[in-house]
Amino acid sequence: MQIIQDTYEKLSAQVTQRQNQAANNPTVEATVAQIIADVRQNGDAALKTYTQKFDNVTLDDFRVPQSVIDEAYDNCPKDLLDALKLAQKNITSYHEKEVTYGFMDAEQPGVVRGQKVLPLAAVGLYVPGGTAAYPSTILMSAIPAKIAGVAKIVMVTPPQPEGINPAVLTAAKLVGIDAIYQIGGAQAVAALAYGTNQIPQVDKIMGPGNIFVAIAKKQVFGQVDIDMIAGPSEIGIIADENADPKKIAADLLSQAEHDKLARPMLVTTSLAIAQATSQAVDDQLTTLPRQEIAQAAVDNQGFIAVVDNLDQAFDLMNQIAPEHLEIQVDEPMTYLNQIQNAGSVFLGANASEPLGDYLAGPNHILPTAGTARFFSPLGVDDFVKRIQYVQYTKNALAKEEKAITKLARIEGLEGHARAIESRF
Ligand code: HSO
Ligand code: ZN
Repeated sequence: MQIIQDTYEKLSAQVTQRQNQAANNPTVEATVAQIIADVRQNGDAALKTYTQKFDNVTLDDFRVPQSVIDEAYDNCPKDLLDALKLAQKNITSYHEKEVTYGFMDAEQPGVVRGQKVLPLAAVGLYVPGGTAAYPSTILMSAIPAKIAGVAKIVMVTPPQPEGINPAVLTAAKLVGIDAIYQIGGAQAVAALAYGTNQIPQVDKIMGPGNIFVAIAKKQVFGQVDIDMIAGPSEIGIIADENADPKKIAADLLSQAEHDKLARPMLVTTSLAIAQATSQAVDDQLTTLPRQEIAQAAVDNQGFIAVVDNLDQAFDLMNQIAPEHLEIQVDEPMTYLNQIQNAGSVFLGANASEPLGDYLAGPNHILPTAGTARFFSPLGVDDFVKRIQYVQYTKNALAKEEKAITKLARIEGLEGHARAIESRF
């Protein structure tokens, strides 16, 4: 793995340069727009055509029968089901603490002001096909939605030659997904956004997917809400001279194996740790089943930066705003205040990133590509909306009449002013 040792200013400039590599894809944009328009107009017939074309199967009924889901669940090995249930328990107890409530105030005589927090009515979850269909991601998206009170959660996933992954079906049943449809790609996103005879229209579309899915989600945004558009996984590790290079390397590779564009990054105060980690990455890569993917990520996106002190390390990481940030230093908790930008933070030698991917309870759907500067991890808040309300007595309104009509007339809105005056 590439080791860079330079002045802080030069490291910082390099980081900025790496950050600004966003891609546009006009051809895919146009194809996706056409698919969406077709599904809007032709509904299930269009879904059938695209499923034939892209997934090579002819389906008239897209819904996965309950018997198939039940069978997968019943045949799920006990140790896997237990692991899913433990994850479910921890994700639930963590996200229950995120719930926010409405309020009603009566601070001024005759005035009531309030706000209600309500769940979205229906949410659609996109689950990619093949090996990227992660049961853990189903837990991470559906559990906060359930806690928010979302009444209907449906799932779409592209049909698979050997049938949908039974672990996906099991996770879906465990968290109470209401219906699963075998459709994928931009056509699935379009169906969820506009509804067809078979596919219910939802208020929000969630979940990762390929470029067609990501662009489709962008294009239907506004018609429905979407979650953030996730980029390739990232892990940033801050390590001091006492950290263990083998653990650092293993954690870097845990994210590198996700994607050839994943970004494994180490910032350390110790050149010895940098060198030992680079060696350990090479050693560990030789036996990793997803070596090819991880190697590409390490070669193209990975780096180890050596800095003078931990303050510089934190400054650099705050600039990168990594999806995952591991703090492998002595007394890690004392550095919490120095972290400004990161999706999910793992403190100390035992908090290995996959702990968070699967089991600790915090969400693993996180802002990437520097967007942790302004985005947050997925949570209960993402599945609620707020409604505000006011009630005034006539006397309370009379007290405000002058101010309101003044503001209305300064904006040239006589009708607004008269609406208030009509009360008196
Ligand atoms: N690390 C991924 C989530 C995941 N890992 C799912 C394993 N399964 C998010 O960046
Ligand atoms: Zn992961």
